[in-house]
Amino acid sequence: MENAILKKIGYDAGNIASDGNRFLCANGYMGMRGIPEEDGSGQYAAVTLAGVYDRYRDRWREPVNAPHGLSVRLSFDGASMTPASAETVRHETALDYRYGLLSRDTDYGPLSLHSERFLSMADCHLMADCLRIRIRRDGMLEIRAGIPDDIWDINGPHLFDKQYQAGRILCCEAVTGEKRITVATAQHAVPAFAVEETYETGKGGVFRVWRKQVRSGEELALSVFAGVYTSLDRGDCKAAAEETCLNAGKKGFDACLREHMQAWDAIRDRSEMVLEGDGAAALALRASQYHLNCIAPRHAGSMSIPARGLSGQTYKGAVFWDAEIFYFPMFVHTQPEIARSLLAYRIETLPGALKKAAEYGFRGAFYAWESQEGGEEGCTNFNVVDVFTHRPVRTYFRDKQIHISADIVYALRSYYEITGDRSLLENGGAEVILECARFYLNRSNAHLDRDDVDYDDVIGPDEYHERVSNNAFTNRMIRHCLESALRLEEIFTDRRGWFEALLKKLAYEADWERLGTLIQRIRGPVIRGGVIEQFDGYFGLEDCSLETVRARLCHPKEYWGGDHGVAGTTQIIKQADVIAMIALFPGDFTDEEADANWAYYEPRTEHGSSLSSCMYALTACRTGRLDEAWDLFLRTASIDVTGGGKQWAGEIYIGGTHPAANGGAWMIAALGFAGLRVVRGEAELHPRLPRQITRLSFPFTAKGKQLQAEITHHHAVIRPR
Ligand code: IFM
Repeated sequence: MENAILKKIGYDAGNIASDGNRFLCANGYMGMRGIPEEDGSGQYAAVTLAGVYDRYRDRWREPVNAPHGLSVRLSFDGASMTPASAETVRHETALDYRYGLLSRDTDYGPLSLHSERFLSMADCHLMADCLRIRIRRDGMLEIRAGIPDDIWDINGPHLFDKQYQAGRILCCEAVTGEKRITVATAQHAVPAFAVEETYETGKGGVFRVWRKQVRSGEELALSVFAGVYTSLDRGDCKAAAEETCLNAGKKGFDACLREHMQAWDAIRDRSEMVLEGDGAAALALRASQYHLNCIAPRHAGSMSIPARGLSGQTYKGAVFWDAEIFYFPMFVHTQPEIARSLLAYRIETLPGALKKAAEYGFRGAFYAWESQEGGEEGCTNFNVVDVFTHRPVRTYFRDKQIHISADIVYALRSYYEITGDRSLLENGGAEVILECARFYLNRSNAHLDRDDVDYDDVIGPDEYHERVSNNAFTNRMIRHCLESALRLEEIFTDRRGWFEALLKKLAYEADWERLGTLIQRIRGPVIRGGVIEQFDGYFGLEDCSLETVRARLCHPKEYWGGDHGVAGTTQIIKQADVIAMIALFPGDFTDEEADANWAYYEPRTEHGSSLSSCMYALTACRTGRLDEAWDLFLRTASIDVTGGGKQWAGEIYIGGTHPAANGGAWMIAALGFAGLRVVRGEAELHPRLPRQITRLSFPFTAKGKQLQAEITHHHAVIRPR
């Protein structure tokens, strides 16, 4: 199929970190960076586990990387054959986005290696690899397949007391330092050649080794299967990992691959967009969908997705507002059970949010800005390291980015409006909304001399301006949160007794009375010539160009925000802020107002976050700036094709895949270009198709109905599937 495969010719040692992201394989339970089997921690090999975290000493808490179960290393006549060290004649990598199938071809001269591997969508604990070695010269070949000891960690190590087992099934069992979670990786190999298998266990890991005198023209095939379990999945995780790879070995690589492909077919049947008219855009859109679909937690009823997916430990593997505002729309419209899992995670972590609010002296729920398991706050007080002094910089994301709780409420309410499913609200969702609203009741700043209420000392989506007052986005989100709390009464008119009992249980009666008044009193933004002021005093900041600010940088990795950042005293912003508000509340603004704000803020936006362009694109679609929308769409959708996006915030590495941009690409195509709106379960299209697209087609669901949207420049229809 056209536009389904990402290819790269050559082994690019200088870009190995970015290639590991671009060629990622994942299945929601774990992610494996897309680098050759021979590579190790020096090339950032990693198998990142979803939802398993550990802290080593006083370093940042981050997700745990499991030992690598698909490691295969070759040597020929004593010379090691790895793309990183040997002179390769040719090396090619290809990722088939339809099936998350990663293949590579390496010509080492005396031999060539072809492999195909995948992380199973049919059994999330399984990964499999099929290798073919072609011999071009007589000589002594050694194949070592095993579980090496070297694990790439940013803030590790995380695995201790490693126990290795050699034999037909290799195994590495280890425990994490902080919570003593056992992680077991088992490996089984099925060679299609008859050579004695020997084993080596030692400091470097556990390996099976075959040594064979080979002749030119010979071909050797080998399948390798690995099973991964942790004690969070099952008490006997070692036995489960062994069983997984043993059963896969019995079934064979082709049968496992078939099951995996069927699972992907089912996923794509529910979510795949088809874009015609521009090949590069079609590939980028497919890439976005692959990257978001492959990290969705299908194995868990209550789990969310970290900001860098399963591509490694960047951003501490934490869940940000990215989940509710950027990934949620694709899932709720295509696979609502995943949207439900993202929100169930927030319901489950409500105790963490209550605790965080209490730590700051407030009642209600203040969710973690960087949420780890149990809702624990991963964001530190010093989240950036200064490139000049090498000292940690005090940042206020954790304390002041209070819009996070309202973002969660925004998604909870959309889930109900789009799916018509009230059960999430009945099972903890209503409580989350009420507790978030309570937090904003407490966090507001009332005045003796005025009626209106401020939200002082906050940070909006534009993180370069810290500790500002009345960020327009934040205030609007808070209003929506309070309105959503009041709306619960209407949603539960037929369950009045239940709802009143809930208010009673939460001791909410007095707070309930205050909600309506606060909604009326929240300060609205200052508007000048139709342009909304991002926060109090923003218009008074230096109004200079992006180029001027960029020219003031003294170091390429310098952080633009905070007390001393180059952007702080200017109107240059990091990412969509007022424009994000307009995109989330389109009904509040006329097209003219939306356009005036777009025209003002776009040139002042660095787009330093991959979350930015999609919000601008959505508004550009609405106001008919279709060429601009198209460029922003390409920028958003192609980020994990090109390996783009910022890699550094000060001295902190922030590279990885970009699920928020992946979700953003879906939003631009479905909500922007097709103009999909689901209002009380009824779907409508208001297309704004850029001239570059000749046809756009995609499946979606609305109140349980399976539908298909078809848009060309001549017609736009929704039909049942
Ligand atoms: O959530 C974002 C934030 O808005 C900007 N910095 C990166 C975070 C994770 O993607």
